[in-house]
Amino acid sequence: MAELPDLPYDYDALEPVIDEATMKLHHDKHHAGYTKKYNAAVEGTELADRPVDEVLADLATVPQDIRTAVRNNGGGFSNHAKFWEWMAPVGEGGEPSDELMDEFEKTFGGFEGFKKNFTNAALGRFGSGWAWLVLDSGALSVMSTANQDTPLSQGKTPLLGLDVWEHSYYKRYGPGRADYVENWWKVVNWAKVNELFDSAQ
Ligand code: MN3
Repeated sequence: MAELPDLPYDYDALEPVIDEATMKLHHDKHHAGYTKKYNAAVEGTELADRPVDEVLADLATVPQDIRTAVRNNGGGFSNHAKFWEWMAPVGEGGEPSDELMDEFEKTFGGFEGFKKNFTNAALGRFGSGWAWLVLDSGALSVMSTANQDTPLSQGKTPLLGLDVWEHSYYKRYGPGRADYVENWWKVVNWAKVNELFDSAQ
């Protein structure tokens, strides 16, 4: 079963980048909704006892009649649980570690190259989805997914993800996804990304 985590900060902690009303709705309605629907889908099956991320990494073994519900709502649960931790109040998120910066250099020609790739993934995703920095067979890679699909289902480890569903930015930015993405860098929690990168090595 999935359990809705509390936000690791107050609803207004990410102001002015992400507004309080958006955070309330996003966590208390959207994330809570995915959690509830995932639990309803797996209730009474052997999946109920397994960690959600493990189930998502092995979707082929999920009974076909609940596979779509598990993929969408399990993905929604997992992605948002990580998303809250990938953010911190402006000025509190730290910097990428030297090790991670070396990998940015190797893969993208530097931090700016990474940022450009990631931004393109976020803006290039038509409709709802996510942009990701992942570890794929030990190498960094940028990608995007549709809907609530997670890189875990493709055997990749998410290190950083950005929700580009309109519900994550519309109240403050309207249809201006580019402004949302540009501002979002100010609240990235690099300490968390560094930790995930270290433990995935
Ligand atoms: Mn969302």
